[in-house]
Amino acid sequence: MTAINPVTDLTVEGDVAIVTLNSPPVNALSQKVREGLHAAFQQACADGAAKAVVLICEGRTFIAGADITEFGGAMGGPSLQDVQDAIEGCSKPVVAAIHGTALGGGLEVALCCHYRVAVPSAKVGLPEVNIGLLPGAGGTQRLPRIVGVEKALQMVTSGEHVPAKAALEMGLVDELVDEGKLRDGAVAYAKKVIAENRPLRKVRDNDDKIQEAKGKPEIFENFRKANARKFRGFMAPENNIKAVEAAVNLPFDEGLKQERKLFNELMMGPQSAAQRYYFFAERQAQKIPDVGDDVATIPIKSVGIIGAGTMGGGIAMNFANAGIDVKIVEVKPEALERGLGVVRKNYERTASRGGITAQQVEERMGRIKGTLSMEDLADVDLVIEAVFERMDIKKDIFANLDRICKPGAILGTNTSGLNINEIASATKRPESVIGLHFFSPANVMKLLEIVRADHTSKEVIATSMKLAKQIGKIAVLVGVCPGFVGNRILGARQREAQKLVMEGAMPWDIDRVLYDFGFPMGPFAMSDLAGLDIGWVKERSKGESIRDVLCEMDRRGQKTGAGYYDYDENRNAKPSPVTEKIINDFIVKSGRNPRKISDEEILERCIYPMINEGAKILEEGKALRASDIDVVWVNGYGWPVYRGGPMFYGDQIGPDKVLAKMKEFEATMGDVFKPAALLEKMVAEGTTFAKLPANPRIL
Ligand code: T1G
Repeated sequence: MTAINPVTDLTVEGDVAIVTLNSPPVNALSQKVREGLHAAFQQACADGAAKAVVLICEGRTFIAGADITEFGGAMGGPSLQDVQDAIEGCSKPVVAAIHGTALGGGLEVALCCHYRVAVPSAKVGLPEVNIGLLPGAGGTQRLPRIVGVEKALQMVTSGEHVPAKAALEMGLVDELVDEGKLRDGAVAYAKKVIAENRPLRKVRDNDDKIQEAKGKPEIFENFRKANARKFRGFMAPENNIKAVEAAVNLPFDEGLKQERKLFNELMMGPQSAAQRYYFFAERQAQKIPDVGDDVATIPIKSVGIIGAGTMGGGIAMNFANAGIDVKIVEVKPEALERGLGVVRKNYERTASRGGITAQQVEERMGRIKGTLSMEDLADVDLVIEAVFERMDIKKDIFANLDRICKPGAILGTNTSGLNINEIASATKRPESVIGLHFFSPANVMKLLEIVRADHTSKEVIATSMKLAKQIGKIAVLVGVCPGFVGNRILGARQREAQKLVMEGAMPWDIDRVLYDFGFPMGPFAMSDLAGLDIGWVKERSKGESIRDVLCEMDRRGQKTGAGYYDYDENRNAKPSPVTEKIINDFIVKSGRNPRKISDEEILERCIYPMINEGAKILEEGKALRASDIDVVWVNGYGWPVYRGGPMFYGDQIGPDKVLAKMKEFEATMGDVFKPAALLEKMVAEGTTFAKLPANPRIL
């Protein structure tokens, strides 16, 4: 065995050379890896004893892509293309041995090998689009030559991970070998290639699948149209599509050049910087400075949910989907039956779309048992309360749970903003009480705000963070304050949106500005969708707000065909003259004169106070990092990931400009715009949110 460099070994077993990579955590194509591979293949391909070469990786996965941490800096050593040329140009067949996830540059390296074998648990993909890029090492040129243009378009614009069996059927992989016996399987395959004297098959030489798409521009136009809504605002999908178009319309080497040009456009653009920032932000959020990997976690084998309403049912589904038994408690039989009925309908809807099988519907429903008695929760490992947002009700429930549940059971609340320390005070085990704030619909939304109360133990925090990953959620640890992090910042935006209407901006103007910024929907369209009468009580309504007047007129949103907007029979929204009159009457009654408000002012008034609120959250220690706040807003509220998040966006604008604008607004509209002390400090020190050290712990 020859150690080529610290991460690359070369051994020769009989007539097969084996290049082994071992560069944790994911064998990313760092400079050291590229240097090792380049040298190893030059040596292996020149070694007369070897008649074939196997490329295999140690650790959890085959190469998972270029090293994203290197982007933006000078790339030293051999380029990825140099490594690929050494492999594809090798005088003897090269077999890629794939386990884990061969992604991005990893799959692009494998596609330069002459053959590919994989274990059944492996997955392959080109997920560069998720970090605002495209496969920049020939992936957009080689992939369509194997799987065809339409499948290639789907893969490069979704970034999907394709399981090995499907990859075999698509021709991306040549053979599946026994799980856990990849090395033996790959060497055996290499020997078969030698024995059969198979050709040095190069993907780049096979144009059959490309020919089928030649002269059919409609393939690309139809794909663009079908995905317009999903790709709205993003730059990367379009450049991926253009690169695959180049594969069809240009000779291979010309296509590579076009791919490189389209790649560089994205790499130099603002969106990829934001999406790469977000990639690491999401992983950083899993790291709790004072709750390390050494903290023991509590096994969660069964969960109790209190409340079978929309939230309770949705929360229950998350655990059932992950194979965890659930007992869901209601006080009335009809409420329990209704709640379980909604859960079944949700599963059946997913099954009708092919998301799960009918058998899985039954399996998952079988894991959710309804009960009318909280006493049945005596043996569960975790309870999540999801009832009305009333402190007295919650405290009563927690006092009962404290009596009923076994020692060590975690007592969680799904409250969206009530004081969890007060809820915990109803128990004798505040160390076991934690906030688990799901977002509606709870079985769909990825975000889970995990709220650390004053006495919540490290074990309960560590368990909750681990459980979040197990149920497919993106968890962010936050502190106890009104609205925690997400809703507290939302409040700042909603407040300004309402005030702007009272100054002369129409709801549809504000919605348009925020939609064009990249949000899936503006606040008023969102209110119409949810229903204007949430929390509205007719008897108490005095017509003191635009919402009151609309509800009193039975304009309660989409469900009544009118709210802020008027809706046609297909629920298409259009600005409403009725609403416009109500607003103008309100403005006149309030003694104001409506004024024309620019799109720029609308955006600044809605977004800058969000950034300022984020700064306050950080200085109060209610979030660990600015990037945690961005993970909350990307996953809980639809902040466009190609803009990174409110705090990343604040850095892009410049904290000094945010501060100046907040001071300007404060001078004209009062202290609700008072800049956060942290923002002032940052500007005085010339630093940014990204450079702030993480808070040592949530306060
Ligand atoms: N570069 C650098 N670090 C990476 C990395 C990468 N490509 N992928 C993962 N890491 C780090 C990650 O930050 C974390 O670090 C640790 O590895 C474990 O990751 C030319 C231009 C492979 C499915 O986009 O999808 O190739 O927090 O927590 O849940 O065309 O990581 O431990 O310090 O996510 O088991 C294309 C990105 C790159 C794949 C594993 N490749 N990675 O998931 O672990 S661009 C990707 C993933 C490219 C070429 C282009 C996942 C994973 P730390 P993890 P996981």
